[in-house]
Amino acid sequence: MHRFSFNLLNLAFLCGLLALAGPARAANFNVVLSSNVFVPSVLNINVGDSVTWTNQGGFHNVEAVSGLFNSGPPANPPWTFTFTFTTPGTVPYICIVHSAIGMTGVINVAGAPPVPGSIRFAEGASTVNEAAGIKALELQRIGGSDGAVSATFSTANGSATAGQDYTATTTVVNWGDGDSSSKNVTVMILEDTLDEANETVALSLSNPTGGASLGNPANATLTIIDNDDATPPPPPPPPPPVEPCVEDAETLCLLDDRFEVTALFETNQGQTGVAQAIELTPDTGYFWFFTEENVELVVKVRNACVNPFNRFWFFAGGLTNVQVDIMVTDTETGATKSYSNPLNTPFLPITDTDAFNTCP
Ligand SMILES: [Ca+2]
Ligand SMILES: [Ca+2]
Ligand SMILES: [Ca+2]
Ligand SMILES: [Ca+2]
Repeated sequence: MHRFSFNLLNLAFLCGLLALAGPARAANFNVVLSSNVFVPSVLNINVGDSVTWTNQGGFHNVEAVSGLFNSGPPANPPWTFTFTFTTPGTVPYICIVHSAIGMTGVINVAGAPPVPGSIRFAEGASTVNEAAGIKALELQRIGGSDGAVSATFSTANGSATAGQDYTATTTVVNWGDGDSSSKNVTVMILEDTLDEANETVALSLSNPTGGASLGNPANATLTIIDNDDATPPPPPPPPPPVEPCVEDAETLCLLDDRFEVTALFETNQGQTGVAQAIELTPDTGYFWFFTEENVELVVKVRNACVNPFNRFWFFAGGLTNVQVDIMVTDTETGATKSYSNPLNTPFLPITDTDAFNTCP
């Protein structure tokens, strides 16, 4: 019992599907025989339709001139005759008794209506790399191929800009009668060097002709994948120009004149001055503050640009307890170091083996 119900349900479902998929429903038309005429005498129907003739008065019959149908011998009412037309064509018919006085008719049977189908995009969304140059997009004609049809394909800005990211396009795409093949349209992609987000082009179909309709999707999105990196950070500014060391009465130029050494002093009576420089060897010199024969400060710069040191060293020793401020400049790199001995403090030795990390 269950199986039977199931099969019935299936059958009903299948019939429903067939009815949905089939051509327009067959219709029935009526022709009346009266006063020696057929009313209407000309009838336009479609294949699959049927016509019922009803005699309302007189001694008549109905027969196709071609012999396609015949209601039988003429007879008085009441009678009816029905015929279903299954092929297209023009079918003249008569009443055999009264055709000579004009009791004739015509049934025009049209073939099945054409099914031009609909036009759509194969994909609603697609992507293309910015460097690809061109993107092909597939258009489909589905659901029928009767007659020649066309549709218009166009691009429009999404977040992408026509002329910068792609070339705007409007194209009419044509299909011939019976042609249900897919057609490609193309969009030109423009490469640039801008670091952009991925950008979109809006694609649309419009203006279907030849009885075609627009299918789903009739709108699609093409995303252009950017291929540019963020702009690199600007290079660091060049180091400030470095003045060469110029030896004078207040300036020592040590280690092949690369390191400039100067010093200032201040006494506890408020006397200040620039220390006077005397070079002793290429890497060592001394300063006096008050009188030439009274040495206050000895300095040297040593090249320790070898493993494991890899530094220029600065050493200083003082024979004083005044305030001393020493400035050392590497004139090749502009690097500077300064050292101070506080006022009223016996000069503390300076042994800076980390002084300049500027080895070549
Ligand atoms: Ca852009
Ligand atoms: Ca771009
Ligand atoms: Ca690019
Ligand atoms: Ca780009």
